[in-house]
Amino acid sequence: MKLLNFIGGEWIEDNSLQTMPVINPANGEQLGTIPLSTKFQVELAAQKAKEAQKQWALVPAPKRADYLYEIAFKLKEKKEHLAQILTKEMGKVIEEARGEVQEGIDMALYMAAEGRRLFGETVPSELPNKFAMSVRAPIGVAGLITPWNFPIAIATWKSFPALVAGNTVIWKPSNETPFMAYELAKIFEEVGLPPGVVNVVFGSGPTVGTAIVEHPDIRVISFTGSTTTGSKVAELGGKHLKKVSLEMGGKNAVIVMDDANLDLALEGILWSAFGTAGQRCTACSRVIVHKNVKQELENRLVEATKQLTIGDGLDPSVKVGPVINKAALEKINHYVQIGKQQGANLLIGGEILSEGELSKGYYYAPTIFTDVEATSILAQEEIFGPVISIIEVSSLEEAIEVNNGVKFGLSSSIFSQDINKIFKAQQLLDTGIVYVNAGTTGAEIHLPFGGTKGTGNGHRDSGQAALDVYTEWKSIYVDYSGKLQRAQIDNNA
Ligand code: UN1
Repeated sequence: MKLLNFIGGEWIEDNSLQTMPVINPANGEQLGTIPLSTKFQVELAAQKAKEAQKQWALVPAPKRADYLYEIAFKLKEKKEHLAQILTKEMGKVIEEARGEVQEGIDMALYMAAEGRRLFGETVPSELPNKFAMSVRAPIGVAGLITPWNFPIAIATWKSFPALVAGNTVIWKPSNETPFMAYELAKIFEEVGLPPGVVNVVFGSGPTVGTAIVEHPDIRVISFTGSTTTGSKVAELGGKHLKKVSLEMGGKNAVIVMDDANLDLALEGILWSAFGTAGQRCTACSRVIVHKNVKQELENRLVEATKQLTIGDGLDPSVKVGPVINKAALEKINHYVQIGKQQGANLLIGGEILSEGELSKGYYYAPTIFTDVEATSILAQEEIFGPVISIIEVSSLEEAIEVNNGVKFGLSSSIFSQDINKIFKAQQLLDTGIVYVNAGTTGAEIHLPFGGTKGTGNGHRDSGQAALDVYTEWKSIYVDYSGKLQRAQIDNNA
């Protein structure tokens, strides 16, 4: 199927554009093509979005929210259909795909409810008979650049708060997962969202992404992706004085103390390290374990990893699906080779899987290294695949130091039954998200999502915090004294 850009409420057929294939990573099958747009499609989308925004901003927020309720119902109705497509284009196993569509439904309902809140503030004025308040005003046109690993959830985390707050949207989805964008755009059309309120432009990051970040009428940019691309977005956005919200990499750790419930810790590590084939920014890629329980945890992790079924995520018995593409497979393998060369001890995995049916797709064996140096490349850089590094420590203090000793700060987790250790850890772990007795993944949409240091630039997706990205504060003073009162005149001089 040939996907088209959705601009100004129309599906634009443009045969002058080159196309690019969309591949199912589980078996190499071609699912369709997308157009490789140029900056002209972005310009057209910006013009439509700007025009539409003038009207959209005047629609009362509870009425804007009504569209989001309709979107939630549509997503619910199509949940299984969307999950199947999501698994086909992205590779995650079907139960995770359903969970991701559910995140989109939850976000729609949550942000729709915000349409009846969008709280501002009233404050007393320093002058008599004068009323002072501040309200959230939309910024204008929002440019959204989203990744392939959560193609629907992350798009909803960004677009729904933008829309309810009165912005219009230009969205560049990942080239790897355009079908989710197409399905969502169809839903926007079906619920009757006015033309131009959401526009989807397919194409490459360097062309379409750059055009979005540079366009003068697109005033806020929200990006999720790699730290390398994110810092380019920040630089270019800064040059054009835009508000830029970034959510980037992670090197998330699970800390296992010697008083931990090891059954729980085992489940938490497996799920957050190998679920989604390790392709979450929140994925666990380091296990920081107390020396007293290291051996036992290692043995059990290896045994449990042997039991994981690997294959096409549409098969409900499969627990680990493929990675997104060949480049990802090679990148993961590259890090594994570095780990081996630098003396980390490989316990299981460490290879590309190519037997039988697996040879058609991009599969990497769930991999565990132990005796990894906390400062080594393997333990420092984001791999974005099913690879964990076990690092031994002797105390909580050391565990926290190792956890914090990376350039990222998205998610962390501690398994312990000691309330004092837990409270101390939650305070000192330098990440935007901290889990206690749970793995590093599974953030809920009504809490702020994002991280410290190299993970972000101070903004958050999801939760109330998302509204801060897509609104500006407007302070309004209403003087009903009937006189021209001058503030900040000091008569005592
Ligand atoms: C991501 O990997 O960018 O917390 C998002 C989680 C999911 C979202 C992950 N709810 O793991």
